Amino acid sequence: MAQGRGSAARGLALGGLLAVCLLLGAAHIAAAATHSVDWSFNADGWSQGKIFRAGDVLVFNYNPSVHNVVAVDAGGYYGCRPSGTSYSSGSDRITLGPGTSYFICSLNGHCGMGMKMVLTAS
Ligand SMILES: [Cu+2]
Repeated sequence: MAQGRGSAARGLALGGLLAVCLLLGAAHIAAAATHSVDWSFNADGWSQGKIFRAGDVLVFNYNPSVHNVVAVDAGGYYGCRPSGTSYSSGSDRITLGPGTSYFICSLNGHCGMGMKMVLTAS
């Protein structure tokens, strides 16, 4: 009987460990969110007030025949210079790094018309 209780205790311990692992896994999944971006002229307004974390994924949705997405630095954002990686699928998935990220549309003068976005991930 003593041995029976021992293995029951081991079973409970393993069950507890498994539960902790599942909770940690769920917390990890919850930490990496996917944000669907309506990539348009008010994208900067869209990002304001939202919380982003490094590892979150932005999905930029737009018509690729008239827009694109270019990941730029601060100078590119403020000066509308497309100096970084450019995306043009119309459904681009971009994983956020820590700190501030800047995106512009480099087509048809759209950046100058406000098609740009800045956000900060913690
Ligand atoms: Cu555009």
